[in-house]
Amino acid sequence: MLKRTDLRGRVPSPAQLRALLPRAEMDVDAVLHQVRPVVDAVRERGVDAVLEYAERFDKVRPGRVRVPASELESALAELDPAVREALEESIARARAVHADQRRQDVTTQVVPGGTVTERWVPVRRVGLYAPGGLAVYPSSVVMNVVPAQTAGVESLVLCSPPQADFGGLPHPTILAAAALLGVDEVWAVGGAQAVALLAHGGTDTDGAELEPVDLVTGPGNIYLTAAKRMLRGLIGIDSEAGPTEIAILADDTADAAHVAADLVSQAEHDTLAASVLVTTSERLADEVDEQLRHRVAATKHSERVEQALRGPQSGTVLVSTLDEGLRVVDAYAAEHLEIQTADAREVAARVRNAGAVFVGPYAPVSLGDYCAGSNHVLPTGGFARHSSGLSVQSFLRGIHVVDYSEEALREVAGKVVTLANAEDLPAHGEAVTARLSGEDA
Ligand code: HSO
Ligand code: ZN
Repeated sequence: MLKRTDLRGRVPSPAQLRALLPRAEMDVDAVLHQVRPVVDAVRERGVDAVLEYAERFDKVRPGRVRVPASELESALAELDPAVREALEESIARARAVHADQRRQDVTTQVVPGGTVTERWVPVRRVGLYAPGGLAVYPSSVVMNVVPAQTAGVESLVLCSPPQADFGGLPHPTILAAAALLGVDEVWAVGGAQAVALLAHGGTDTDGAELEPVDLVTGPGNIYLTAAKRMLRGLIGIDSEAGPTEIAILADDTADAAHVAADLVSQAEHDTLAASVLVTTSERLADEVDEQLRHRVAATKHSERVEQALRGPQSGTVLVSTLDEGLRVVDAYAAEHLEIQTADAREVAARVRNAGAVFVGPYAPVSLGDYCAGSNHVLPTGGFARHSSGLSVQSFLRGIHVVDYSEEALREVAGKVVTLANAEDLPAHGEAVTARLSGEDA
């Protein structure tokens, strides 16, 4: 089922590997022209435009866009108690891990009387997006809200598309997750309209105000991603989320049934999802293929999974050694990378590029999706070469606070003047000498 690439003894350079290991790509630029009028209409006409697009795209026109507090409470009251308990566990573990990510302000004494402090300040107001449609993921609400709250973000608003089946409200599990997390501002708006409304603000039909946000995070479809790209600058954004990916680096000690189960698990998200096995063992590759045949036929979303596994973005890569395997997975830079080898910890410690690494036989990606405590909003599309997943850090800015005494300035003044003159910016130097010679600036 998985197409096979044999690189044994001939693993090429990272750049060649990247070309060789195809991945699903979203051409965001191609839809920018469709998204521009939506963004412009919401900027110019606010909630009126939002309601028109809800009718057109979501097939429902909510009476108002802000979700009343009573709806959040009743969604939580009606949530299946087992789901509530599991979400509470997921939240508690994520809070424990994210609490340890909080950074301390650091002051460096550069010279006597001269200090620079890096002060970590949370973004004041953040918009979080939770998709509707095919993907209704309360777990993603947890993964966006927990780091924002832990960072100390003072004002959080959640947007999710209105659902025709639920009278124009967002999906009830999304509302329940918001209520469980203590998020009380939720607006029923989806897609590009949501990003535009978050960026520009607006007034609801009953006069409720949506105050513009400073940062928008959360996954969405290609139109939402295009709107984020378009409004970036006016607002901050997280990294663009593409189809999900799992890579597994395995040797002949791995259990083929577990490897197959994990490959199927992420293929379940999307026909464009990528499942990649990198292995030193041809026997394991054969057994995984055999296992996949049974599993894919038996799984609930069989068609979607089969399309993902047969797609050009999925496959098996044979390598001679784990060192070669590491070169392959580093070049690929998967969103999720499992290490299923003997001495998995030692191998995992040598990984350079991955959104998250799952070590050994008892750490499947599904654990990380829900209940490991780690964040599941991770860089896709090879972005793990340069970017990290969502964390407390995503919601903080480091401000340098410069504090120098007269003496400390005097001591370095000559160097500042020299560098200023070298750049032909003498007024820069004069701003220093003016202070030291006693003349007015
Ligand atoms: N694997 C997805 C997250 C997710 N899985 C949500 C299940 N629900 C991207 O990391
Ligand atoms: Zn998943």
